[in-house]
Amino acid sequence: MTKNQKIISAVVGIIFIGGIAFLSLLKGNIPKTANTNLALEKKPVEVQQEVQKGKEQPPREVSIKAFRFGYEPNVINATKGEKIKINIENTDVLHGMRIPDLGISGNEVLEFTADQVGEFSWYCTNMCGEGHRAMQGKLIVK
Ligand SMILES: [Cu+2]
Repeated sequence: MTKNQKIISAVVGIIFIGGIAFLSLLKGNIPKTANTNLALEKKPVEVQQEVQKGKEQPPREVSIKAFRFGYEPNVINATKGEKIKINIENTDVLHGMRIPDLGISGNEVLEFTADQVGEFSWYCTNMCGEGHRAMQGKLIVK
């Protein structure tokens, strides 16, 4: 080997090693790029879940007329896990509804989740006259 040939092979060697080092740096960056993409893909899923949660939230609204001395309708059918909002329309005096087995009561609105299967009687909340004790209805959860 001449002196020039040695210099050339040294330069070629440096370029070769430099190239490998450069390529491995690029490789090191690839997973980072992939992670960024994953993070971008995650967001829409989270947003979707929030939208679904939002959709689940509004309860089923049931309107019930309360009068001396009864309710119309006096039976509510529900599915276990269902959220229910009962709007009580007191047509003469203040009645309301209480469901002692579920520990809930209200004069105008009753909002709850029907999380127990069974039949639950409800009664009038406010003393409204002679027939007060006869005022009742039934929530049936299946
Ligand atoms: Cu009453």
